[in-house]
Amino acid sequence: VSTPTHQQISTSTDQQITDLARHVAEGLSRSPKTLSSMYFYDDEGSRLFQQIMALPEYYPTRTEYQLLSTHCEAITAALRPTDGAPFYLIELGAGDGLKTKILLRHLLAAGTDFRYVPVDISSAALDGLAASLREELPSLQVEPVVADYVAALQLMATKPGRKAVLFLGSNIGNFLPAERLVFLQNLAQPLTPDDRLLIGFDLQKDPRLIRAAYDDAQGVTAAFNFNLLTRLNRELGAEFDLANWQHYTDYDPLAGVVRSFLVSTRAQMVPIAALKAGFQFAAWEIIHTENSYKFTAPQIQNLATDAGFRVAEFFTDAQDYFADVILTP
Ligand code: AVJ
Repeated sequence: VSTPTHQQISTSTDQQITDLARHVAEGLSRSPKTLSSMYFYDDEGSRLFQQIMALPEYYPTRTEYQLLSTHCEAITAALRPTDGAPFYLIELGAGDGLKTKILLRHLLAAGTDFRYVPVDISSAALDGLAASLREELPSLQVEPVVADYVAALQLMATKPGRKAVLFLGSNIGNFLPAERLVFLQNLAQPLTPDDRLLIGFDLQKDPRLIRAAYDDAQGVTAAFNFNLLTRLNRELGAEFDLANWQHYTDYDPLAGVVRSFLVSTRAQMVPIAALKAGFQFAAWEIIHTENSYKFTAPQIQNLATDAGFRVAEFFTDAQDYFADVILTP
């Protein structure tokens, strides 16, 4: 067990539970019922997501790892200030940092002057990352921060000087199109034309391949989805009986999105103590728990332009499964 070394700039644990309670009260009162995929990532959810990344069906992580390895030289050159000025390398949703370590190793070997600021909502994931970096890259200067994206954007505005921001893994795919644009516009705010942004986008491809990545044979993705209900049981005193729920996911090639659901397999009423309320589910009613958008190159180009960025470089893997794109304000 490693000692926690991170800074916590998000709200207190009590406040977080209140925020979760408010979110659930609102989301389960809607039609269709909806919960944000942000709440997947408690410590257990982050651990399950690490298992997902190693699944044979889940191609994005492996592909982006390959891509970053292949284009490491060009990508680090594009991220680094050309005049050699020191900079902050800020990563949103750093997780276990497996892919980022490729870039970190390369930057250190080149004698680059930078500090790494990994940001994540899971303190366990972040402490694990910090411990592995102390071991593997002892000369790296690291400032881990536990925060959600909103708090991370506020933090960025307080960091003086040059910045390179990493947003890998197609995390951007979780936003709805309108939210995605606002998020990028907010991200552009604290950046100057000397700063860089690297975003990973999962590309549209064979729909069966995409679908399989979210419905693996071992059921790890199902467990990841169910963990949201386990979290509500624990943190809000909800009484979801997992035996009455199914994981269902499908890729819609028209909209370019994988949608994930929890399906109520019977009519049931679920009490939630913290909300002093019960929620009625009809047989086969769904809770929509995640969107994972897949992109085309023109969509990425338009998104960048609409948000006030210019596409400086566009890297893809040999199969065109994934893109890592360097943007500049
Ligand atoms: C972490 C958002 C990139 O959408 O592919 C994986 C999360 N959900 N399997 C994705 C996820 C189900 C993942 N991201």
